[in-house]
Amino acid sequence: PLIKSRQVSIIGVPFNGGQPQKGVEKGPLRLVDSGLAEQLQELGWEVGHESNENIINELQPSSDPDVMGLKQPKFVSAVTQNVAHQIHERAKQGKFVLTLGGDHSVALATVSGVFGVYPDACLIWVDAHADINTPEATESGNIHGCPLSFLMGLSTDHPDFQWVKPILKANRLVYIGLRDLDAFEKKTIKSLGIQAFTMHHVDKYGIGKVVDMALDHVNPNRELPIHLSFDVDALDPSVAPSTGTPVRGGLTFREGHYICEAIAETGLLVAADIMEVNPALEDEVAVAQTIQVGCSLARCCLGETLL
Ligand code: Z70
Ligand code: MN
Ligand code: MN
Ligand code: MN
Repeated sequence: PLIKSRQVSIIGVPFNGGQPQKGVEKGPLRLVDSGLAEQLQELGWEVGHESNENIINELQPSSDPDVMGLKQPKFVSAVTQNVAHQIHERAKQGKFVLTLGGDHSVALATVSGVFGVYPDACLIWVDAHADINTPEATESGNIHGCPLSFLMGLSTDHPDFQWVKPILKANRLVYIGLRDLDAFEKKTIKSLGIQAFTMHHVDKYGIGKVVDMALDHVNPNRELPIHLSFDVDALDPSVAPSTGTPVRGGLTFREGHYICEAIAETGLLVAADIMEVNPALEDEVAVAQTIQVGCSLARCCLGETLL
C-alpha cells in the first residue's frame, strides 16, 4: 500500500459557510463522538485527530459581502486555505488524511492539500451533484457547488480564491452517483470530456463494473495515488437522510460501501473526505443512521472489509 505508516490523521472541518443551512458544522464532532477514532484504532491504525473547533470562529470575517455572485467568499477562502496547509502537512508526513465535513466547499482544502503532496493523484468524486459551477454559472451562489471549477482552473479570476492552484486535470477526475446537475455543469462535463458515471450508469452496469471503469479511466495502470471525496448525498436519502440536499434515487448502502472497499483494495488510497453530514436535519433516528453510515464508509476506506 502507498500508506505504509498505518497512521491516519482525522481532520475535522466544522464549517457551513459554503451553503445556507446550519448544522453541517456539527458533522465532524458527531462522527468522532460516535467512536470513529477508536474504530480505526481497532483496525490497526494509529489515529491522530484535529477537530479545528476554534479556527473556524477565528477566521469568520466581520463583513463578507457577495463577490462575483459567490456567497461568503472571504470566510470560505480563509478556512479552506488554512485547512489546505494542515492537510498538506499531514499528507507530507506519509499519513492517510481522513477529512470530515462540513460542507463540500472544504474540498478546496482537501484536494489542494493532497495534490500538493501527490501531484499525479486522481480524484474520485462520489456525489449526487457535480460541484463544478463557476462564479459566473452558479445559480445559487453557494460555494459548495463550485469547488471543482476552481481546482480545475475554470474559475481563475475570483479575487478571493487566487490561492487555489489549478492542480486537477480533466482526465484525473471521475464522478460516481450524479443525478442533479445544472445545465452549465452538464455542458462542462461533456466539453472537458470528464468521465462521469451517473445513477443511470450504476443501474445499467452495476456498481462493480462502474468502479472498474472509473479506475480504468483515471488510473489505468493502478499506480497513481487516489483521493476519494464522498458527499453522503450520493447515497439514497433512505440511507443517509441527514444531509442538506437529499436527492431521490441514490446509491444503496452496499453500493456506497462497495465504492470505498474497492478503492481501498487498490492500496492506492491516500486520502478520503466524508462530507455534508448534517446532524441538525431530520429526527434523531435519521441522524444516528447517517452518522453510522458516515463512520462505516470511513472504516471501509481504511480497510475494514479487506481480508
Ligand atoms: C447546485 C449548486 C450542491 C451539494 C448541493 C447544488 C450543489 N448545483 N452540492 N448540495 N452537496 O448550488 O451549485
Ligand atoms: Mn458535493
Ligand atoms: Mn452533493
Ligand atoms: Mn439542483
